[in-house]
Formats: sequence, structure tokens, C-alpha cells
Amino acid sequence: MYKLYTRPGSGGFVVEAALALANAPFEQIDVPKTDRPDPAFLDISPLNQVPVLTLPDGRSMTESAAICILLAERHPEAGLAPAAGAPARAEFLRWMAFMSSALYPAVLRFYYANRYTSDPDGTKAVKQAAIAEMDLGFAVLETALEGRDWLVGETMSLADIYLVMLIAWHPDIDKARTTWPNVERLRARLRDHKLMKELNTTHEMWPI
Ligand SMILES: N[C@@H](CCC(=O)N[C@@H](CS)C(=O)NCC(=O)O)C(=O)O
Repeated sequence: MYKLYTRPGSGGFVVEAALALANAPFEQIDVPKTDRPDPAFLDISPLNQVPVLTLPDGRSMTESAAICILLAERHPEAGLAPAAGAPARAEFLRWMAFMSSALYPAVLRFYYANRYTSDPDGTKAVKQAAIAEMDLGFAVLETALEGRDWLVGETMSLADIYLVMLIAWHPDIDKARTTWPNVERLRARLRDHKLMKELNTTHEMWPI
């Protein structure tokens, strides 16, 4: 059985969604936010971050996008992503990497601004720059969604859930909703998805 180390409102959201869509049984372990991490947790997550997925064979992995890609690969019947070799596969990999390497870190810079400056008065500037970086990333995804129902392919994939998770973390959600109407359209659609509704009761990604 899989084991998912997570926390409400974290990047564990998309991994939990992937496991549920794949009907894959998993044990969930809530990792409290603390400056004194459990050394056993650091062994599997050296940066003390969630999500971490432990595979049925006992190996553990971090990195939300990699976890999603692996789960899609291991559960092809669930249609979590375009299959390897499908035309939309390249876009799926591109946007998963883009979201985890360009957008997620910008979100972290906003919420953990003190880590990104040694100037005690510098966090305001870090946060402003983080928002500008997020806005740039969401604008790219807004364009990618033009005239499309889903970010890649013709059906919902983990890329859509990942995007909706990221936009939920935007510190000015009202601005986000009006600035990126295509992203908002996707967000509205996923908000009505039965599983997302269920997950939102614990993750509280958007008002219930
Ligand atoms: N690159 C990692 C980032 C994971 C991450 O930053 N997780 C946040 C929660 S959303 C976390 O655990 N933060 C705690 C910390 O950085 O101290 C991924 O994509 O999984």
C-alpha cells in the first residue's frame, strides 16, 4: 500500500487526488508544521517538506510533479495523464515541470519570504517580487488554456488539478479570478468535481 505524508492545504492535495482517482488504497500521515522535524521524516524528506509518497515497495519520493507523473504511469487505467507516446504527452510533461519549477517556488517565496532575504526589512520586497513571478507564470498558463477545456488533451488530467491547487494559493484570489478568466473557468469546473469537493473539506483550498 502507498503511504502519503501530507498536510491540509499543502501540495499533498494533488497527490491525494491522484491516488483517489486511481482508486489506489493509501495510508495518510499528517506531518505537523514544525521547526524541529522528526529525524525519521528528514530521512525521506531532507527539506522537511510534504508531500512525500512511500511506494508499496518501501521506497519514498518527494516532488509533487514527479509523484504525479509516476502515479499516472503506474495507474494507466485511471487516465490521470496522456499516455507516453500520446500527442498531448509532451505538453503534459512541459506544464507539470513548469508549474512545479516556476510557479510553486514563487508561491513558496511569498509564504516563506524570510528564507529568501537576510535583510530583516526585506520580506516585503521578496513578497512583491514573488507575486510578480506568480503573475507571470499564471499569465503563461492563461494563454495555454485559450479555447481549451483542459490544460492538456481532451480530458481532465493531473495538470488541471495541479494548476487549480496553485491558483488557490494566490494571495489575491479576487484579482486572480478576474485577471485570468481561462484559469478561473477551469477552477470553477474543478470546484464542482465530486472528488475536489470532498478533498476541499479538509484542504480548504477555496471557501466551502
Ligand atoms: N518542490 C516540492 C515543494 C514542496 C513544498 O514546498 N511543500 C510545502 C507545503 S505546500 C512544505 O512542506 N513546506 C514546508 C517548508 O518548506 O518548511 C514539491 O513540489 O513537492
